[in-house]
Amino acid sequence: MDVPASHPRKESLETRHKIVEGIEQGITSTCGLIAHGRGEAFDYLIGEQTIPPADKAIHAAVSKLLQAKHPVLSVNGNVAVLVPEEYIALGKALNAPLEINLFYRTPERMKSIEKLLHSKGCECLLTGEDARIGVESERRKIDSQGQAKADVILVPLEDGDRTEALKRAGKYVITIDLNPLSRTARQADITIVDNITRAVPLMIKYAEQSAKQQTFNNKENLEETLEYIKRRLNGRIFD
Ligand code: PTJ
Repeated sequence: MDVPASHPRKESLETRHKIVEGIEQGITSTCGLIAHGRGEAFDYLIGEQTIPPADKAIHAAVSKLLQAKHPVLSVNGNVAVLVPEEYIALGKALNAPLEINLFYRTPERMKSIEKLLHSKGCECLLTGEDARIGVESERRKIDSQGQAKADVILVPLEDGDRTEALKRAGKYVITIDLNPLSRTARQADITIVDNITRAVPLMIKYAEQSAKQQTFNNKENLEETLEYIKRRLNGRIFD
């Protein structure tokens, strides 16, 4: 789907089209479209830019992932179509495997995502379901060599249940979620309130610079994000 170069919302429309094409290719779930729309709404509120609290969270996240013994990067149907190359590059930069974990898990979707990531050069992809975490959804199926033994897990565009279960299992959870009010955002150890399309390239950059350890408080960071949004809504920082 071509968007005219002159269209003022070209980038946003192209991103939206990636999700639509992902559905047509059996990669993204239909609900992934709804999740994307919710993300877009929150992206407007932060001005479709990486705001200072997100940058701080990205630094802290990369530092934690670099220090981890067994970091794992979780992939769902939205992540797979929005940032496939970047996510693979992040895995390489952090020496971390990617693991497919789907809410709407079907063998067909698993295969489509696996095929896509392999075609983009992913060499370290986990898809096993020989271990479990404490949720009832299909997300309970995890790989014994991945999330099951991971100490730090990146779970972008997530629903709250798995974050809660991973925390109960003693894992350190990092998320990327444009909604600072979501259950995932509130329960994760580090929440990056930014669009995954901006956050992952920055994560690669900071990983290559070996981001130093940061003191980080997720609750305070989310408060800062909400303050930022409030200031924007009050019209104080519009051009
Ligand atoms: O591929 P599956 O089967 O695992 O399904 C994945 C979805 C995304 C459908 C599933 O995880 C889901 O329903 O997620 P939620 O509960 O809608 O949460 C997704 C969160 O991601 C929401 O808070 C959105 O605001 C946020 N979000 C959506 N798009 C982006 C985003 N955050 C960062 N970048 C985005 N591009």
